Amino acid sequence: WGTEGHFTICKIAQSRLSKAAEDAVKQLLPEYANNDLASVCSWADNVKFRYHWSSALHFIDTPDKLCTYQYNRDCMDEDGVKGRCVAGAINNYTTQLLSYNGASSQSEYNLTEALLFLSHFMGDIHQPLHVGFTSDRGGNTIDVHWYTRKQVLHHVWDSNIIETAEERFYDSNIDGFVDAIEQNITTKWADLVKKWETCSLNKTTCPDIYASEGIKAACDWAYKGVTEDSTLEDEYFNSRLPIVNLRLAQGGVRLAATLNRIFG
Ligand code: DCM
Ligand code: DCM
Ligand code: DCM
Ligand code: ZN
Ligand code: ZN
Repeated sequence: WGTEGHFTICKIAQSRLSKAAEDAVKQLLPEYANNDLASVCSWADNVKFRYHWSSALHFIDTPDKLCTYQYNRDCMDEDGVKGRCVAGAINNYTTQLLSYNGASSQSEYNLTEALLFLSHFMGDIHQPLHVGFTSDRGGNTIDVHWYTRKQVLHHVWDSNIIETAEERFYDSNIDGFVDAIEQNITTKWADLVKKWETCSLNKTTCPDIYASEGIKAACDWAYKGVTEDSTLEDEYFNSRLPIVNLRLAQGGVRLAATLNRIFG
């Protein structure tokens, strides 16, 4: 996701934290965040160049056309190093944060960075094309037009769908967009939310579930009907926006549920 998507997911998440998780998050946030997780939710994108090892941790490449994901088969970087993908990173930073022992005690890890990475990667794993095909790099090599503008398909899903919705329906105001998703979470999706929060087998977080849903959504909605030089306009926007809204909601709900289990 671009900054708006990450902001939305972290806003939703922070509003759903337990008292214990809320306190821990406030302790761990850097001073400049002013207790606002959403304000630093894109930090991991800003440090890709400084922390070069981290750039492979934003996505997963799955085999072309298969539309399935398996951790052991797919979670690796371009050199084939196992665990270096967004699902592995979510597991890793969750484990690091489990060593949090209260405000005044020290961990062997930088838990501020762990919180910012986890919050960002929980968002990215919910972007369908961050669990896309290998040969097109998650839609990065597919040229399309977003209305009249040249774009790559990956960017349409990272940013354009969200920005167009914001402009058309919420007066270019991100808070209106977030409010609308939060409304759906407590009404239309209320029964589903309990399932989203649940993680099998007493696990703290379940990135393999999120990634499996992601490649399915990529095949069913992101790639579907799109070829090189396709023009994507109202029909694509109107039919895909509900999927983007759903994935942002799931990302926010699951980030909160994971943090609540970590600090609970
Ligand atoms: N990782 C990390 N910090 C660590 C260990 C791992 O950032 N201390 C990253 C790179 C790993 C990925 O997370 O390949 C998944 O880790 P693991 O295989 O331990 O789940
Ligand atoms: N890495 C790490 N922990 C961090 C940041 C970076 O372990 N907080 C690095 C260490 C490794 C790289 O990630 O060089 C890959 O990890 P792994 O060996 O688990 O794949
Ligand atoms: N990306 C991806 N899958 C890949 C490569 C990149 O999902 N195989 C993501 C990471 C960034 C965006 O696509 O969000 C652009 O990547 P880059 O900056 O590497 O072009
Ligand atoms: Zn992206
Ligand atoms: Zn990212």
